[in-house]
Amino acid sequence: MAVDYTTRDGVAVITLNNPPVNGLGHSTRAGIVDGLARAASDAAVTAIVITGGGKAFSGGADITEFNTPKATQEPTLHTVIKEVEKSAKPVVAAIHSVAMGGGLELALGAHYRIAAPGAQIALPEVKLGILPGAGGTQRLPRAIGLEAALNMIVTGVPVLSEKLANSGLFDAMAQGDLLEEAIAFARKAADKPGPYPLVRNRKIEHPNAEGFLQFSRNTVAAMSKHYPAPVKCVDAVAAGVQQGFDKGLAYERECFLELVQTPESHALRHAFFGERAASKIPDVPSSTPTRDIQKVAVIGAGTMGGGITMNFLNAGLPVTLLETKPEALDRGLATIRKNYEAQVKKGKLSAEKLEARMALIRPTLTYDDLKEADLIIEAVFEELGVKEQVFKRLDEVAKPGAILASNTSTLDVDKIAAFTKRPQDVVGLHFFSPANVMKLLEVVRGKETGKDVLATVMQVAKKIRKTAVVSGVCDGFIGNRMVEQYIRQALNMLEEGALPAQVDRAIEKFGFAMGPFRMSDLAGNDIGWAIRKRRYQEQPDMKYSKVADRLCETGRFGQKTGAGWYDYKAGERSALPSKLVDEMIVAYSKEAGVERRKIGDEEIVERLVFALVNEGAKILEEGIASKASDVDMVYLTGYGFPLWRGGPMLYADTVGLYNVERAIRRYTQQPNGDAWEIAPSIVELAAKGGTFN
Ligand code: T1G
Repeated sequence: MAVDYTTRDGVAVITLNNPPVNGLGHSTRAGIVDGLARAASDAAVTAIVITGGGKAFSGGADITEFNTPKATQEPTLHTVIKEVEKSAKPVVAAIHSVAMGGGLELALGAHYRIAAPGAQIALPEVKLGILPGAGGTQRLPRAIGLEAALNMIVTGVPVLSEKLANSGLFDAMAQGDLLEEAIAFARKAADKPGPYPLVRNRKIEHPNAEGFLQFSRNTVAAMSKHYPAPVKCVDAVAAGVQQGFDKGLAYERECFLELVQTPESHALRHAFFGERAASKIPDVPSSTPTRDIQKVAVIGAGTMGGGITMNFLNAGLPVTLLETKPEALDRGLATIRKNYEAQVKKGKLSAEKLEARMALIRPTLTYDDLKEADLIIEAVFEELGVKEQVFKRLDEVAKPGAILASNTSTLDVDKIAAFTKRPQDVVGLHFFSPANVMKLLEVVRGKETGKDVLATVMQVAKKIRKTAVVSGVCDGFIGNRMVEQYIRQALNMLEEGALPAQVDRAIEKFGFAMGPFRMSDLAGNDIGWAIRKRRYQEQPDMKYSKVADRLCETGRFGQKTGAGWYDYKAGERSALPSKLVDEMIVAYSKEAGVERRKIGDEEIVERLVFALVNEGAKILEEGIASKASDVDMVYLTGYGFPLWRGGPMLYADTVGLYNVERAIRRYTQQPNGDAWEIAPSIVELAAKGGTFN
């Protein structure tokens, strides 16, 4: 049973015991009900304490059970809470570390609650696309008031228990040993006759509940247009205010059952698990020893090197920052300081924290200062010859066991590792610009990269709050390899009849943060141009429309030159469709001998997104990525794919691979159809009604 039961001085102690976070799975729920029954039938027991073993009181319903029969198998959480409320003996919830979702709802059913300081208290269901499904929308407003409760429910953000000490949620804050104090409290409560207080019987006091709820609903609806859950949170709370507890509870249940089936909730849960699954590498067991990383070094203080450095400063790790010239070093330090000053201005960082972080940097012009580093990351010029010099030098100065990482985004990590005598210590750490902001970190595993090196960098990634995804060695790893096919389709569609603003608008309506042409103008069209030139040399069979080269030949590199696919007013960033570029595109189609046609938004979205899906499928077939959710995490955290669609591979599953295959086959019949080579796994999965996830 995922619950332990003991009695201490006439108090029954029911301890949840379902690691890692005491998810309220079926066996835990049944264990609580059994414990209550044992306590009720034991005359020596006068009171009951419910607490959590391990690192949580309870992290809520067991989300691994969702959409399985177990999730709704009796005793449901509703039943458990009802049993707690009906107990003739007082029940005290002893809360520590984490009380979230169903865990908090369970505690709200108890007669009393005692919390240790530092516990994370939340109803985070909305972040999974659902809403509290076991009375949270009805009890929390009665416990801490309408406004505070609604705010916690709609945002899902945790609040530290001490901040709620006087909110009405807790009957006491533990000063010392939580369990001892809870047992003592329970014994004292039992001195008084029942019935014992129930949160559900409290009143919701608010001077103007109607007005507040209406205002909240309008605000929440405006801020969450792609997500149905937040508004339902407001509606469920409102139902309880307007129609009383029982009707409110019934309505909450209705909303929960509706939301848990929505594609948005499916996507959010997929992302929740995908984030955690990414840190698990199939052939690297969690017991793999890791190396101790206390001192980090970064080579190159440019945009990437500076951003990478900031990640470690933010995690409190000292960084030796190496440059070749004093002015480059000074410029790098100034940029880091400027970035932090911007955060101070926004009130996100205190001035003293800024100085403390800057003090963690040890600037240097000599490799010798790297010899103590445990992890060295180079972010130098993206050219193999330069990397060769750096890694040969590192091989000489770095201490044995130091991890040598390259931030390369396109070069072969195996070739880089071969520049050293320690290829097992070499790994790719591909950060995304701006490196101190973007969550995605592609960990590129060379064929010799040691398992302990991988386990170590995955741990470091969690420490610097990155979503790390392991990629094998191939051109572009996971993200850039997929984005290349996406861009090819975008350019082909210009040649065939679309215009930049139309393509961007269509894919932004689908949910991308930025369409391919606005994105290219932002990053610099010359970057894509350099990649295409390399492509023409190395892979002439990968045909590209030359329309983008025509643009670059006129020097229109995007925002940095004041003109690109779009025109830009001096000092402004808004992209203005350019008549000149549109005419150039039309002229190019003629030059290419392609009859322009009207291309609809649906075709634009399908060709862009299915290009990602198709390449993602090949990446999985080749084992470059080990699971479809890894591919989704790359696109959700690094390329602005809409979170409520769960990533390209989950989106393909949602559309149905049968339909994806038919669409791709349709596009292979078009003028640039040879850009499509359908991935065999899509055909196989479609044939058997399978899915990627
Ligand atoms: N169910 C099952 N497993 C869970 C879980 C949960 N609720 N929460 C976390 N895990 C797993 C997670 O997958 C990982 O597994 C391990 O625990 C450690 O997680 C009726 C219906 C609790 C703050 O949304 O926010 O209640 O990878 O790495 O950083 O109204 O996990 O080790 O195998 O995140 O210390 C609402 C979600 C559910 C809380 C701990 N509850 N969890 O953070 O560790 S819906 C949540 C978290 C609900 C009711 C409704 C965090 C954490 P593995 P971790 P952490």
